[in-house]
Amino acid sequence: MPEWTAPVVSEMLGDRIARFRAGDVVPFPGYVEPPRATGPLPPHWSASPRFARVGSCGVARLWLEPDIDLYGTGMVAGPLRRNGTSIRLDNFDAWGYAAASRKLYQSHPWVLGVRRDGSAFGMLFETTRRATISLRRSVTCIAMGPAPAVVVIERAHPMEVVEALATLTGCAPMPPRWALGYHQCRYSYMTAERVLEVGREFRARRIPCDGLWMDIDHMSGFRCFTFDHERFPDPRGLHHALHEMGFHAVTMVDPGIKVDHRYGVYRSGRAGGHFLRTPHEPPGEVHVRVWPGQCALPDFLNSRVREWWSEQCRELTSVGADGVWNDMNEPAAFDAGPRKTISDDIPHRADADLGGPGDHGRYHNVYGMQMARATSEGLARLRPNRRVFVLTRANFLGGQRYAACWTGDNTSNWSHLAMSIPMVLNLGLSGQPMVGPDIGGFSENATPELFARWMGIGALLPFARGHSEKDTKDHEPWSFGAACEATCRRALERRMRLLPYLYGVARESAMTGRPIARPVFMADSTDASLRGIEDAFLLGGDLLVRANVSEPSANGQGSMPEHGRPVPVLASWRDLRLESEDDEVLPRLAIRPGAIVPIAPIMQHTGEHPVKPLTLLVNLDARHEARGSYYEDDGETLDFRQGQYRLTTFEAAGDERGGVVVRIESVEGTWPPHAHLIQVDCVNPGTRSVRVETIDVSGQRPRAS
Ligand code: NBV
Repeated sequence: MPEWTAPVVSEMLGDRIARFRAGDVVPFPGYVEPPRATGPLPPHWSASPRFARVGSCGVARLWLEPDIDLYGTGMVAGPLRRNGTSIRLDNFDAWGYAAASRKLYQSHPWVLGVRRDGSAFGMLFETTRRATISLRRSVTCIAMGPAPAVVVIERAHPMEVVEALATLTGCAPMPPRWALGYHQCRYSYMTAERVLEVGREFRARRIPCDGLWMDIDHMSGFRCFTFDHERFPDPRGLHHALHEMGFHAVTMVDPGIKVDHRYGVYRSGRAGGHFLRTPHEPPGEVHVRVWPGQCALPDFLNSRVREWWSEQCRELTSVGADGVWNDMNEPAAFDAGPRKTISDDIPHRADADLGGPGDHGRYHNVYGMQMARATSEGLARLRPNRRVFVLTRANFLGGQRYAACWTGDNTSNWSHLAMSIPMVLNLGLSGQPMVGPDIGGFSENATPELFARWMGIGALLPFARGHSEKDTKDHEPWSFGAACEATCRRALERRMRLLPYLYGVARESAMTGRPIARPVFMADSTDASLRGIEDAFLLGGDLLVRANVSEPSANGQGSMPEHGRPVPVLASWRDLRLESEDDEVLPRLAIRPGAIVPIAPIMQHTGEHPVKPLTLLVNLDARHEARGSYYEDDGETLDFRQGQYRLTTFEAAGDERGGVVVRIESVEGTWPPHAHLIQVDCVNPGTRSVRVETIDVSGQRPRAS
């Protein structure tokens, strides 16, 4: 019997994780480390794959029991629940994509299945090749190459499956705190003066903002790692001025390096032999047309090349850039036909641990991830004790270790607004927690209604950045009139108020792999009615966000109830109001029974720290108890790894007289306590007029308020 027709249980990877293979085992760059065998299969094992070969394609197929809801597959357009869909894993410059598009910028050969009883399993297909995954009665992965080995993870709850995925593919690192603020981008702010003007406008209008982004036009003739001499004459001065105003700055670099013998980056890349070379005669560099004209492409699969690239990042860090944005790294090419990329026969000198030398067909889907890796390693090396922030367009399963991502070139319409929630959720279920859409939509012009609604939702997603394409109208929060501006301000003030909580959720994610934004079914995986909800999501474990994503009809009313539809099973979650004035456009928030959520006063950016005063929102559960924590550190260094943080865990209990007592249950870490007073705001009705005890964290003395 040929090897590929018989599934081989090759290894056990710990409790209830098994790897099946058809014989072709290749290194898998998505892994943190290669899987290791630890024991025999569980006796009740049901999900075992079948392997086959059809022409030059390898097939792995798992037949499913009926009634399994399927999710994951990374960056996908369309619905949250993936049953009945089929997608292509083929990193693609997907400008103008729509709900029906089958291939986007990233590849995640990973499917999460949730059974009726709430138990769950994950299926990871070990292939970097172009592939199709179809999710029907069976989950089938057809790869253009050897049949992929399959790792199956079996767990009692979908969250445990996602955590187990993180043990294989890693967690996103702890972001710098500023990365969790709001970011403003545009293709492009054309001059340094315009960047500063936008910054000043945010501060003058008191609209919170942390990051200002420089798209491709800051460069001199689109030469990466340069600034245009006339329009950006003093990059260091620009960064200094932005920092003085409390902003951080992110600059773009593409993989395409202009073929120009007077350009240092091209010269050194060529001298070092770092660019891709053609497989044909005469031998030479591969040149493709991108923004700068003819470009050479670094071979990011090779560690020497990544080191060289890392060193180029010095041009950005030396002027004070805080983060780097990698675009066009599928890699996209203008002169390459409908696939918009380089040909499959181009050789890569890939490192042995990535699989060794191989052609682009084998490595296409990981090219962007290795570019993000080179950029992230560069920033880490150049600024050893600072947290790294990289945003990448192309990526692959496991790439959350190197970079955050956005959902690419979306369009300013209601369908894209609606899609931005399930896209973020499925990426979170596939290991990438730090993600968000271009708020307002990239292509075309938003309307005031769409922009305001999008800002309300986007401000509650993990990565919040407004961005817009060249030749569109201005898309800053004040560009759509006073009413829209007021909603944007409230939306971003909300984000700032929630920052202490959000920062804690980001830390939880960095430690466990749990997504920051989670599908509602994570609150109760046994309730089948929650499985398809995509206009609501959980922000961490304690907050529910209900959004209205439908276009208002002519009479101004949406087709859905105001603030989104009710989510009955989470009815025990209590509505939460953060604003004194209700804004009908913003999503509605609810807090989990038994939760304590730390919030801040309104801030203009995340650098306003320490938070004074910190408010604990307490929602006592049916047993009149609640619990929660507050995580603090310096927000930008790696000192937290040496214990320089402070995790304060609070517990609250209702007393017999109807009062609420909040106590510090534990304090972890050596970060010095700040003497900020903690206020307690109990959201349970009936406790409004009772005595609430608050606590001075520095002395841990209960104080009456
Ligand atoms: O660098 C320009 C744009 C960028 O703004 C966008 O976010 C990327 O997805 N980039 C694509 C290239 C051109 C898009 C038309």
